[in-house]
Amino acid sequence: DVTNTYLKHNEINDFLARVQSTATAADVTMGSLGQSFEGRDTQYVTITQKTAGGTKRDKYLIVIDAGIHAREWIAPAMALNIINKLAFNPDNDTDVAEMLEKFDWVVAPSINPDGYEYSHESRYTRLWRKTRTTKHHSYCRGVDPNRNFGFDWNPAVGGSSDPCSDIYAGPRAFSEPETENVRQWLTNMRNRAKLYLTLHAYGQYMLYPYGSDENRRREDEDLLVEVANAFANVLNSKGRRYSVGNSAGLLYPAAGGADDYAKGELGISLSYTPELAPGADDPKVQTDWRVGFMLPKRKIKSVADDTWEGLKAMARRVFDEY
Ligand code: 0X9
Ligand code: ZN
Repeated sequence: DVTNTYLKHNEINDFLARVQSTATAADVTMGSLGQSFEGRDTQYVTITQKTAGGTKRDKYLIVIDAGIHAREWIAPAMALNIINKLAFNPDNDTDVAEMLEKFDWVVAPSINPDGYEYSHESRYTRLWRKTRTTKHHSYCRGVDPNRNFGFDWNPAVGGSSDPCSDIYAGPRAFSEPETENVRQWLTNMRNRAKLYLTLHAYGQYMLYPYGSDENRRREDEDLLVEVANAFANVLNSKGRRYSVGNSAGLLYPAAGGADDYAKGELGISLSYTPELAPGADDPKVQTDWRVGFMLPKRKIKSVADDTWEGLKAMARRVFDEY
């Protein structure tokens, strides 16, 4: 059950297949972004309003991916909960129909499956962040996929050229099959995608580009902030403490992120990195940063439910623009 467990890679793909064949509140089709380095199939689903047959109109898209960082388990869990809510409407939420009326949703819940599986292997590998590629002229494995995208790619800005670093940017942009898969997937949707969210944890931030440079020109900053605030206001009204800001300013400068690439290279102007729960101010996290990635599975449901309310508000604000 996606509301109370962290699924493993095969279970995620089984879940997506089951959603495709049994969805009740929407029509769902499965597709693949391609294979990971170790050969895992990286799936996504397209969720559309139920039709009685006949051809569908191509709507604008809300595009969501998750799991680019292996250890951030709540991110894939959140993506699966979004799929679950749209496909089955388990809470009889009257807003679900509205969410599917104007836009279609495309969700890829686990885009770094090798890293994700490795983080499930043992308590010693639980905090793995990167991909699992080899051949970096080093005994160390993996690249930080969120330093590997080809927009302002620069290991010196919040990344590293050391293959043993957790923030290794790779030998060149898109050196990883995982980021190349996302690049092609996003590129194919660039004209229809109006909102892109790449889910991470933790800290409770809604971050917007550019992570490579706080001062890079963004004519649409007012709208970026407004749409992000629609989300944060809902979450904060539920007692969470989210902050909204430019990622380089609010968090730290880091080049080569998926969010920057989507906006800067593909022109998907509303592009965000939500950093899900727990908050950076959580006392447990303050004593030990690592526990931030180890959100107990019993907390999945409340995070998913609160975050979903915020996402609906955000989506509505985007719908208003079209
Ligand atoms: O450092 C990251 O990649 C993200 N934070 S995390 O703790 N989940 O690793 C923030 C990415 C923000 N976006 C860019 N810097 N482009
Ligand atoms: Zn992350």
